[in-house]
Amino acid sequence: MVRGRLERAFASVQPPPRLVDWSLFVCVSIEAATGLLSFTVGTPDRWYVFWLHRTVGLAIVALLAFKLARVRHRIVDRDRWDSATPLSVLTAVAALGTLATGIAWVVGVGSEGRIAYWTLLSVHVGFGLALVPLVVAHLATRFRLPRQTDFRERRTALKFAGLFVGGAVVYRLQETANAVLDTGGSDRRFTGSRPAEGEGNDGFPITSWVADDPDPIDPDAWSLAVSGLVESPLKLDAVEPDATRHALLDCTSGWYTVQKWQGVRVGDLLDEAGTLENASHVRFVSVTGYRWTLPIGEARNALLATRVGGEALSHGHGAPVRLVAPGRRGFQWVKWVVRVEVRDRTDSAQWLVTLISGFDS
Ligand SMILES: Nc1nc2c(c(=O)[nH]1)N[C@H]1C(S)=C(S)[C@@H](COP(=O)(O)O)O[C@H]1N2
Ligand SMILES: [Mo]
Repeated sequence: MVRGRLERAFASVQPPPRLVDWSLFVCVSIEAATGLLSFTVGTPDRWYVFWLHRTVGLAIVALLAFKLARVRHRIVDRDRWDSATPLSVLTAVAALGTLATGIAWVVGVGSEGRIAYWTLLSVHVGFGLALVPLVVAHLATRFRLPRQTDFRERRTALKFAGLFVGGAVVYRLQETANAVLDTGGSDRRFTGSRPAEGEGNDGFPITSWVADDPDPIDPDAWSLAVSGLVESPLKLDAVEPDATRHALLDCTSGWYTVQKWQGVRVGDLLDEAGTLENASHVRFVSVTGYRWTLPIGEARNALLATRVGGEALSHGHGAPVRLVAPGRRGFQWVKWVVRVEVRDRTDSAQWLVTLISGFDS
């Protein structure tokens, strides 16, 4: 009785199956795009990237529920497996893993929000990256284009509107509930990152990409080159910290810290070297090859820091000198800087270089 009523209620809110599949594909694409894009957002003016990611994510929860309810017999019943079923199951597992870790991260489950070494957010990113090719392959084996009849009903549009409004409302309620229950999900930035409390080197985690792990740098053997589109290239054996900046480092693995950084203004170095007319960008290169490029105006305002929280920068945090780029996400704050290159263009290869940096050494 109850079950029959539930099933009827479910059927009445369920969009046509082909549209569910198609919407899942569109939503997963939006999630991949906004998820990757969110890595470049460091200032609140682009908050909507995160908002969209969360709202569409919650819509996927509903769409996936419809979908799994529809195909469950094909999965549970081993006799109905075909050659494409294992891929479908794998896709479902990746989708559920992505959603579960994403939701757990937002809600603030677990005191540290970590699974072993990784933050839940990093695991979420891992699942998400695995999901994209799986969905594409799954589509290739199962996809049927939506038909015109799928769109004909006005109620279908309403169901979809309901899905997304529902997603936004649930997200808003969750924020309120988090604040009231104080789950640890409430003190985060708009990026979802949580505070690392403490001052100086021990106040925040050391975070490096994959294989970027150089030996400690001997300050006597170290030098900083300022080169490229400059009148007179510089080679500095040491930098004297004469500028201070309180800046927020927000890592894409989900933590942030506000520290007092001391070092030299990049603008001062550039003035000393004298930039040429076509200089428009500045590239910061690590001893490991890891690098990032900023537009010159922004770069001038950045700091090459030797100190944090009143202490000399530790090796793990990038000694002798690391970039402090206010408003940028943590991965752009290059550590162990050895070269400052003035250029006339940005550097699109940097995306790849940061990922593979360290593997070649
Ligand atoms: N050379 C180099 N710089 C790097 C990284 C790296 O792997 N190699 N990791 C980046 C990342 S992902 C972050 S969040 C910050 C972290 O700085 P921290 O280790 O001092 O906390 O450094 C950035 N700078
Ligand atoms: Mo990071």
